[in-house]
Amino acid sequence: MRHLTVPRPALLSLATVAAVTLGAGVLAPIAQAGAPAAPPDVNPIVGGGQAPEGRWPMAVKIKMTTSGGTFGCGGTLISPDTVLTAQHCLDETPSTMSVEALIGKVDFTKGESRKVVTWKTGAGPRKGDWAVGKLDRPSTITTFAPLPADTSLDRSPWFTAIGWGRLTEGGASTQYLQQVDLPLHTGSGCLPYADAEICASGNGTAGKDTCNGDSGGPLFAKNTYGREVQVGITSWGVGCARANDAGHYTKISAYRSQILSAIDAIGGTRPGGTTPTPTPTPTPTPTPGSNAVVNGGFESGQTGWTGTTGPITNNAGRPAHTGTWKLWLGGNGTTATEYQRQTLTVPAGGKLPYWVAVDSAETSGYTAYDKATVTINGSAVASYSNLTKTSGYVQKTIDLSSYAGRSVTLKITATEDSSAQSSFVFDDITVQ
Ligand SMILES: [Ca+2]
Ligand SMILES: [Ca+2]
Repeated sequence: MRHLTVPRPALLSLATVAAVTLGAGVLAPIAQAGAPAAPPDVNPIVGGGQAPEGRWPMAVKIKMTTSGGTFGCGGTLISPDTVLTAQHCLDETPSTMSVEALIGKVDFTKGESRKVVTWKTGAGPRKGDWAVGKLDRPSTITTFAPLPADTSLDRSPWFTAIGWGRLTEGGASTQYLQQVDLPLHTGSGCLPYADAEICASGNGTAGKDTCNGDSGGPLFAKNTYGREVQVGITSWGVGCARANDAGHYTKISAYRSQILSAIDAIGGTRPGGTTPTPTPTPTPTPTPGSNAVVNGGFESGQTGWTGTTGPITNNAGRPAHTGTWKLWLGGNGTTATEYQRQTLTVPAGGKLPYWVAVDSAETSGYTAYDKATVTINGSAVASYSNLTKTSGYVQKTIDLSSYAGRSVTLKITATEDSSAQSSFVFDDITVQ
């Protein structure tokens, strides 16, 4: 496995065929007796680079402590209280292994710490190398790795893998998250496992791969909207970054229903489920019948709204504030303008409360590359950008008293530049 955790019997059996598990590479010696010497390689993850802070908020470093020591794997946050990793990382029981999740930071030692209190796994490498773990309390992070709805991305030409694993075969792992783009493997070596695995790289060129300690981490593919979907889980490989040996990744689409059932079994939240609010926020006193916005929670899809195709969505890539549907503007990472609008009559109360969450892969501290505005009759009443990221949903209330009794058009628009996504997610929009 791309990831050798503890040299356990199951892993040693793989070692006999010179396979190296990539899983927990922090302290574990790689059981690769008889394996040929690794080619020299000085590049990170192998062959990638350090990830920008904030690029992968759903990245999770998994630390497993057993009587044999502490070992590391990768993983992802797939809902507020559930992480996804590899079976061979969590192949002991909670009674013999304690597991910590460090979430969301390039330097994993600065990540948000949670205890993984219970977990459930698939059958293991080559036949279900997946595991889901339940956190002791929900993360405050609200960007999750979306799981694929179908098999359409399994043979993408390019993937992106991330991890804190070894920078070279047999080398040291890293404290800082690495990312690498990997091509689909084009050889026949993966055919025996094609039902269970996606294979990447190893197309005759050495140098780019995942490696020990990356196990359990994600393999992403971009969908047609440019959004990254987690199609794989780093599982195993023969050595790392060798010219003709692919990296093997658990094919999530093949195990999706098992994974969802396992999440239910451990009491976790399924991807796309309701997000608990990290800190209790007083709910505005409902005033039945007074909300002038039709379908302000978006649970009825496009009903009441007019605009560009796509932003009103139940895509699990971003949580809703309530329910599963929300207005997700942006998130493309390519040049785009998206909007939705609705004409309504402002009641006497003259208030526009709504919930908004802003996240961005932009790292600039001073340039607003991607922007969103809320307008009333074309006048901006609120503006957001990659400079105004939020930690999850925040509530904002706009004073519309000067429009009381009038018919107005409420419009929310977002524009993105050509790279680095920003997402502006709105939900529970009311005019009272
Ligand atoms: Ca909603
Ligand atoms: Ca951008």
